[in-house]
Amino acid sequence: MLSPGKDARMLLFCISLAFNSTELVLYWLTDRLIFDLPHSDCTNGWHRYRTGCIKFFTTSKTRSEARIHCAGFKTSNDIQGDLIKIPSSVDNDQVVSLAPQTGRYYIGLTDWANEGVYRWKGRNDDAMYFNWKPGYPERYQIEENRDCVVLSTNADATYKMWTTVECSNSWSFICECESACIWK
Ligand SMILES: [Ca+2]
Repeated sequence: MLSPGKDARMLLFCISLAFNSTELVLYWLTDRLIFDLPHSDCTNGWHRYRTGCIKFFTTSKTRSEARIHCAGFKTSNDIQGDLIKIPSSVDNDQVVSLAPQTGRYYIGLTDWANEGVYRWKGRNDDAMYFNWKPGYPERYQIEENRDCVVLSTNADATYKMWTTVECSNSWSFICECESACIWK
């Protein structure tokens, strides 16, 4: 049985290579079969995203406050929410398109544990995709005090791009749950 996530995305990639002429049809069918199931019930302001759901919060919080807020949401099997992971440009574009208003939003990326090594949600999940604003991250003397990352939806030169910030700064934020989740 297929599971959502990396296996499913790899399958889509292989199908695209093997059946170039019909890739759009196959993509649509596979997307419906694989990705509709786990997150079809995102409601109450949550949007379908990757295998689960995301929600934007425009009340400014520090990064740690934002993570605590996200963790207050749990899936039906009690998996806590966390700040969002954005592993590709397609995902980044989708997130920006869903944003309810312009601003800067905390995402789950941090180099808190190891300066200059950016991981998702502080875990052992090294980021492979970045959408830094040109010039970021800046030099070490500046970045050693900035361990958190915000995504801009402002209609200016920062649009869709990521910049580093001090984690004690307060920003809007985006929570992600692996499947539909509710406040518990
Ligand atoms: Ca840093």
